[in-house]
Amino acid sequence: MASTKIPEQKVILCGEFGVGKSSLFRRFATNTFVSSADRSSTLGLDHFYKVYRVCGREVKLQLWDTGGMERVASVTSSYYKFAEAAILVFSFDNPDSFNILSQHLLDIVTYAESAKIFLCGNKIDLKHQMYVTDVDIDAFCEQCHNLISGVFKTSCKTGEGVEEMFADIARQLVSTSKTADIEEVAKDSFRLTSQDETQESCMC
Ligand SMILES: Nc1nc2c(ncn2[C@@H]2O[C@H](COP(=O)(O)OP(=O)(O)O)[C@@H](O)[C@H]2O)c(=O)[nH]1
Ligand SMILES: [Mg+2]
Repeated sequence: MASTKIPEQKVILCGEFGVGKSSLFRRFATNTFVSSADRSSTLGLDHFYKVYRVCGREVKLQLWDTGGMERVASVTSSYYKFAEAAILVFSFDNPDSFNILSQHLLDIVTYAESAKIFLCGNKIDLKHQMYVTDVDIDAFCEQCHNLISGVFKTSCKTGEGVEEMFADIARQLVSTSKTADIEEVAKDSFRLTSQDETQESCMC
């Protein structure tokens, strides 16, 4: 029996060291959290995929983590290559990680031209250290001329908002994916063919 290949979508995590990219990756992969004390323990993976079902259609989100390379060097262009989506991560307790987002955004639009870009404010559990406001976020989105396709607030520590974010990204990628377009075209051409056939049979 012919099997249909599930479309794969590369999703990359971008942002400063320490904002929680690897923690988002870990939540995605194993739904666990590692506190700072155990931080040296690593999954040893730089990408991991999960299948999402959106309106009866399956999509494979392949999430990529920088693996900490941003700490020692700039992230290489191959990391960005062929990404369908990029999650720009900052942490609410670190305004510098927010103020530097435009630099990361520039890398994304340079090396991953067709990627949909999402903004993720992480560490919302640190309720008394929220130094980035909704006004700041709105101003940033406006400044980027609506390049941002979605804004999410997450806590890797509690898990709040994390799965919702990935599910929403999967939904947005499916609704705009080339595969969806191709399937629509295929459906349309099938319709045309069957109409033609009907016409032909009428002509007989
Ligand atoms: N309180 C809190 N700490 C977090 C959260 N996410 C990550 N961390 C901690 O922040 C530090 C940096 O996280 P990490 O995922 O390594 O960041 P990365 O450098 O961007 O990959 C670690 O000590 C994590 O335990 C969160 O949502 N809340
Ligand atoms: Mg990391």
